[in-house]
Amino acid sequence: MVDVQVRLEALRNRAVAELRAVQDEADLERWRIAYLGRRGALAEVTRGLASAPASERPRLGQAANQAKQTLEQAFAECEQRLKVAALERALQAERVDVTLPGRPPALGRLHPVTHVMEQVVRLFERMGFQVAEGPEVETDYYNFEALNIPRDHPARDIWDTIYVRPPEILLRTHTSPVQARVMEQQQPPVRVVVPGRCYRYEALDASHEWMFYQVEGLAVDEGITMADLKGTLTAFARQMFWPEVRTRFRCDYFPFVEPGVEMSISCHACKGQGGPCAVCRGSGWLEILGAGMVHPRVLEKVGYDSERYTGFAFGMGLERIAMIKYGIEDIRLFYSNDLRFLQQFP
Ligand code: 2NM
Repeated sequence: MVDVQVRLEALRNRAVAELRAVQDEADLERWRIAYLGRRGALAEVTRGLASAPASERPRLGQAANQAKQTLEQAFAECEQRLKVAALERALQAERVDVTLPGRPPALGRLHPVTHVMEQVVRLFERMGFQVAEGPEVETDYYNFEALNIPRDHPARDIWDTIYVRPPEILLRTHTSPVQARVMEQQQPPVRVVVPGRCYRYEALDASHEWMFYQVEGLAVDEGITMADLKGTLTAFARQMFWPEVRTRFRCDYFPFVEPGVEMSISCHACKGQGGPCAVCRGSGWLEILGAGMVHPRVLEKVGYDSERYTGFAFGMGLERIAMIKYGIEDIRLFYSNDLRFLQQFP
């Protein structure tokens, strides 16, 4: 039966060749079923032995066994090859290149308004002011009443108030209530600066946000005059902006001071020349804060003797200071969490 031997030889060659192309376990399993399976090619040839002459059967049976052994060994080798390949892939996947430079952690930075707040506070601390803070949720009394702004006073229209529990509990519209609290707690001399968040019910635009930061300040002692106010705030401006900056004070109205003023600095873009300057709209001046001599009624309300003590106070919006310092045109950029904006600052 040359026929069976030829078929076994052909089968073995074909099987071994196919095995070389096997890439994964699924391929291998298909191969095993095709050649070594119960209904596989080898089993089919072996079944043919039954019709061979009895004298030929032992030799042919031996040949079939040898073919089977060859295939089984080839199968085992292939299985091993796949295992090694899988292991190599796994090792490759977790390979660490120790020569790679490290990945630096992303560093955070101060928000530009925080940065300006720290600068402002530091400058006043160097001039002898202490820092005070107080609640953002306030009472009508400290936010308005103690500051000489009675309930039916038209000046209340200036602050569009956000109420938490109307009409008594509100979000402070300025940090001045903290100054009133400080004065209640301590006798003159008082020198404090109060940084913090304030809230107003505003229509939002390029210069109005419903939440913003202020630094307010207060100095009360015997013999404090408008000259102290002008000198202190001009010294602040020279350090905050640039040494040759000029300041200008003009009358303004705030119910808690008398007289009240607004302070402007000379425009940094046109150096106070005015003309067609877009930054100061030709005036040569930029208004940066409000101030004044503390109203005697405010001093009396906190229990100070307004015949003996006088004081000056001031308040500034930090976003406005930052906008002037960094040339920012829209206040809404500060609170939109756009990293492209925030990452531009020191
Ligand atoms: C301003 C303008 C003028 C001010 C007054 C007081 C207090 F409590 F002492 F009376 N604190 N802040 C004040 C005065 C604030 O902001 C534009």
